[in-house]
Amino acid sequence: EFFTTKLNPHYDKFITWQFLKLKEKGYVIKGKHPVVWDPKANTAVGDHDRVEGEGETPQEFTLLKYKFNDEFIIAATLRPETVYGQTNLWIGAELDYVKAKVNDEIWIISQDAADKLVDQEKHIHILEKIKGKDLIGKEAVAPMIERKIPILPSYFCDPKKGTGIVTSVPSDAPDDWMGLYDLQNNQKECEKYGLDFEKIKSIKPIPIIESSDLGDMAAVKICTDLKIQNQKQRDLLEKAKKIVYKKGFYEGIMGKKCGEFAGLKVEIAKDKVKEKLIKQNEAEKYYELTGKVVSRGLTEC
Ligand code: A2H
Repeated sequence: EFFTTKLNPHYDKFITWQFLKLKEKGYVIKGKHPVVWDPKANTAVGDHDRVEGEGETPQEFTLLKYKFNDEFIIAATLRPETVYGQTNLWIGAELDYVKAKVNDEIWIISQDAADKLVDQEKHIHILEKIKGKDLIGKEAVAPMIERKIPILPSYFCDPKKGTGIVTSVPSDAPDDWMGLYDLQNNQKECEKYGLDFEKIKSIKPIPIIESSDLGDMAAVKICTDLKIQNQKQRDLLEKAKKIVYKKGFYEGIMGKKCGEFAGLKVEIAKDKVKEKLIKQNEAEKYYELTGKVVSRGLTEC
């Protein structure tokens, strides 16, 4: 048996002494970095302080901001460099969202995202609940490309991930391509939401990344190769996502539609595009865990 903390005063003093020594020599500093957090115990949760989720860790997402009247619709992405290929936003047709004051701005996000942002240094005040379907057919201004894009219904938006709203880059994201494909082949669905079917059919994926054997429409090619029929085929889509992500991210080159980033390797462009978006107040960093973590105190982190 071995006790740490104040239960073992000698050991506790030794550790304090050790850290002070390290600090004196300049080997430790105080700063900020994302950690797995137990909101009830108000503490960071190490790998061995968990009953579930060993090895899970915070992953950085980029929150993209879409101007919508005096508010912002927010979508989370792992691929900020693909903003040049945005054609629309996806909203969960059957999901609920909230309008919240986030610091000095008004954001439209999921309730779940609002809860997570509280632990990411944001002041949140929920103003009202809104239904996803009330946003369908409206338009918001996409970051970087500064173009109005329509908000369309989908069935793959996970309310637990990001903000529950997804930016659509059908050239490079299999989910986005299949979402668009489904809508373009379903006049009834378009009419149900008052969408102009001809206009929906005219939306075309925009080639932005050249990735070796997958060409410049990686998502379209992989969905065709794997014979994916619709956005509800989750297993196949997960497989497609993995392939496209690996090829696009590690082998891709930014195409001529990517402004000052054209010609750069995707791997390098990602951070550059992200930093530019942040500087323009069109994006912010956001962290999400790679999987579920439950602390020893049985709180979901
Ligand atoms: B990615 P992972 Cl071009 N529900 O952004 C479903 N999907 C969501 C979501 C939600 N609530 N929130 C974010 N996402 C999507 C761009 C993109 C993305 C491209 C290529 C691949 C790609 C444009 N859509 O993701 O399951 C967002 O789509 C595949 C890696 O946490 C986000 O990044 O790995 C991605 O899922 C995060 O996926």
